[in-house]
Amino acid sequence: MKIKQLLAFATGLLLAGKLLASPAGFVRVEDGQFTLDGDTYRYAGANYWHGGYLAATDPERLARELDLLRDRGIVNLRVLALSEDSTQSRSVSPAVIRAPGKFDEPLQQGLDRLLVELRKRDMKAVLYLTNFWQWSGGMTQYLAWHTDTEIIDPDESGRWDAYMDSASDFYRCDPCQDQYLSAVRTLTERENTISGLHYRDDPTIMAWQLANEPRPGGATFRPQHARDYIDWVHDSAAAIGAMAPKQLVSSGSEGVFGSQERRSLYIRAHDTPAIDYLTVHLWIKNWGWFDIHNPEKTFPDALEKSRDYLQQHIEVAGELDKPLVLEEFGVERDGGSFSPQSSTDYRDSFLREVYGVIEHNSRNGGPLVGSNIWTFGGYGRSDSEDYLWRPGDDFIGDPPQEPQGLNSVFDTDTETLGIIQAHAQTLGALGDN
Ligand code: IFL
Repeated sequence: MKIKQLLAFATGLLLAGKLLASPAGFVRVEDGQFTLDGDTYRYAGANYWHGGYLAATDPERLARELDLLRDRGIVNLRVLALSEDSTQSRSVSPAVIRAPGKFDEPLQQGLDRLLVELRKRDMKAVLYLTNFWQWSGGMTQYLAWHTDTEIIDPDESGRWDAYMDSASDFYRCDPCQDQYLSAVRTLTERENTISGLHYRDDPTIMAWQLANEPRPGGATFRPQHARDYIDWVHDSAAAIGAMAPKQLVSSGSEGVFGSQERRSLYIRAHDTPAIDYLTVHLWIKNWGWFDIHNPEKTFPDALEKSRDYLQQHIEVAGELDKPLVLEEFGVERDGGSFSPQSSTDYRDSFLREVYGVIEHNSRNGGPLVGSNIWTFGGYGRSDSEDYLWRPGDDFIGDPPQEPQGLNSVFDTDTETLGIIQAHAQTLGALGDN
């Protein structure tokens, strides 16, 4: 079926499907809150983009890490489900999609295993389905497969703005959309080789997410490109919702910052019944609010901006009557060190602050009810002198385009893990609204 037909069909099916689908064990959205089997569902989670990769390559480490996470009350993981094989210099290899229509079965079986191990521990996953960024192939790789668009390698060229503009051509590329939706369909229909469950029937999957940090383009606002982006969010969310009506759908957006700093654009993109809940990311270093080399001066202001940013998204979620998840936030280790032995005082203070906002909001029945810290490195370690990731190295949560150890929380970060655990316990004690 071609994309336009599929989308028309999907939009019709979506609402009917969602209305019929309410089986046990699936996270649902009711009255602007998540529920799970009749109870309010709130969570402390983590990013674990490499969960499927780890399951495929080191299942023993995976099991130990999931035990550790579960012990600390971290019960929701945000995981990359589809990567695309790319020649970009800092892209992960191998990739789940080797070429159009060709999947890497061992990596897919890794995802099967991850889901089974999560289910054993009563944990949930949010699966994202491509990437706006280059580190897993992503939208630019779809363009490389189907168009003559110049492929910009931002890590080689430093041309980040041009990269973002060109990546957004994905929303205007029909053959890219056909392949993307067909890959998603393959995944939703996949029969787990261990559990025998089809992915679309697996309650371990809380949500499908369109992409990691999809943006409308680079810094320059172009009205038509904004409309293309909004249409893409609406149409692909509807199509995916129809493929997997028992599970939720979210966008993966960073929020207003990733919407060319336009609140109205963020609202319009998410103002559709096809999007079940809102996402927001918070990056105080990347957005120039915090400098780890000048922390005393920049940290207080970064905290204030963070509170304002979260408040802004809480208001939008209230307007749209949808739950809100802070699904990426993190800070470097003190002094900008990548060593697991170094201290994390600023990171820990930041977490306490952010968790305080979530607890306050949840306690008062507000929409901000879940979070996923970026990122969990567990028992992995980098032994590369330049901290660059190379195929075969441990996965430690930091993606291949960033220094390994930048934002990872290791098993030895007991203070940080204790803060997350205390937060999970506070949420757990809140009870139903
Ligand atoms: O690692 C980055 C990741 O690509 C992302 N957002 C920001 C992270 C930290 O820079 O999705």
